[in-house]
Amino acid sequence: MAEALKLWRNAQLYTCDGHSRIIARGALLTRGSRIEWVGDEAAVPGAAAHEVHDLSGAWVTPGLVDSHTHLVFAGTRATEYAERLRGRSYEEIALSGGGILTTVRAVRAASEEQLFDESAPRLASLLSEGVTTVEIKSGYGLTLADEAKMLRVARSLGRSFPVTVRTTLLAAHTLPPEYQGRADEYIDVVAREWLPELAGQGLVDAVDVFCERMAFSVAQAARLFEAARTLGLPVKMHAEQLSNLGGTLMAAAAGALSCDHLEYAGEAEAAALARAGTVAVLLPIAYYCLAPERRPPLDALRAHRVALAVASDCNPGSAPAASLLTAMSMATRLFGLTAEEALLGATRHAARALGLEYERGALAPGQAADFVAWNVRSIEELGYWIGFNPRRTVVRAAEVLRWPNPNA
Ligand code: DI6
Ligand code: FE
Repeated sequence: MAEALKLWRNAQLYTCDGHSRIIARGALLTRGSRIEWVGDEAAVPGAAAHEVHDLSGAWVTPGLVDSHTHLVFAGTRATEYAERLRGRSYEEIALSGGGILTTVRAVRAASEEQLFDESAPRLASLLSEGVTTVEIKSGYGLTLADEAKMLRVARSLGRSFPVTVRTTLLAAHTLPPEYQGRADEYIDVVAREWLPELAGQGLVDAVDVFCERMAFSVAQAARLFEAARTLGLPVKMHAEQLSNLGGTLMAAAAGALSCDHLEYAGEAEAAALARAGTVAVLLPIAYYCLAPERRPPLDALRAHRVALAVASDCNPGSAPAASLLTAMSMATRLFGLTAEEALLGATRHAARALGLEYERGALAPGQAADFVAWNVRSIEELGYWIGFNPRRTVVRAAEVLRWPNPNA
């Protein structure tokens, strides 16, 4: 049977494509799971649609893309959060064997089913806000078997929920206790053994590394990137989050898809990102929770026209949040983004941070038919509400999802 042709009419479109066009009386034609045509309702091309959907004049954007999450984990770190409120720093807690390693112990102890069941509600929370594509990192297993377990859970979440999951291997998140004092050896094992093995199992879409004093050096990150390059895998980096080590400059030179966090970056990093076409992924919820002394260099990033993405960073340590809309609101208030920048950061630029710019993140012919109709009077409301979800209808792969939203 021919693929279904569907007309989605009576919408105010915010396309997030190259020109971020607004089409006041817009319509979309979808064929199968892709967008075939976008434009003014008066100009819909002839072919008779099999189905017609009236979007009631709502604002419609591309499906949201959360380009940086660690949402597969077990347990919480609420106790450490309380310690931080009493004045202990994130780094101090990590150096005394807590922090990421606390979650590593919980993930190693959890069965695959448990890990799935604990992670599913966080994914469901993102989906309820109109997220149709989400990146999920490993990095709390830190053995070959436990990293594989995390990545399998991420893949299986993608099969169980109506969402596209992209997996990222973050075995270089922190040094596991088994390798204490042997960071170079650990990086070698990950680069030479784990990465090819996990990539061979189809579990890895990209490779990430936490480049930081308390984690891995620029030289170690470079070795991992080289191994990824050999396998044809894209790379990204947790860069300049707590200090400036020069990670961004190396990652940009290596053609990374994105550098994420960037609180301690400056003019040189912005210029390097721009030259390389690397996306700057801003993580305002982690900034809010850790309250670092510096914020990402927004003026320089803008001056160099670096593409800015905004992501939730959903994780038990620095960003206990499963809300991309909250991240977008915080990006406006804490980093000074406009609502339009925040929206592009959660659509087109986020897709680019995942290497998916030709498939997702915009309402344009050839893109996935993933879009959201919102109960808002203007697009500004998407960088505005906190703890209120104005999502009306989510369409994924040209199918209307049944996600009840009590606010809509
Ligand atoms: N930076 C972060 O903000 C997360 N990972 C990273 O490298 C935090 C992960 C955690 O604390 O569990
Ligand atoms: Fe992160």
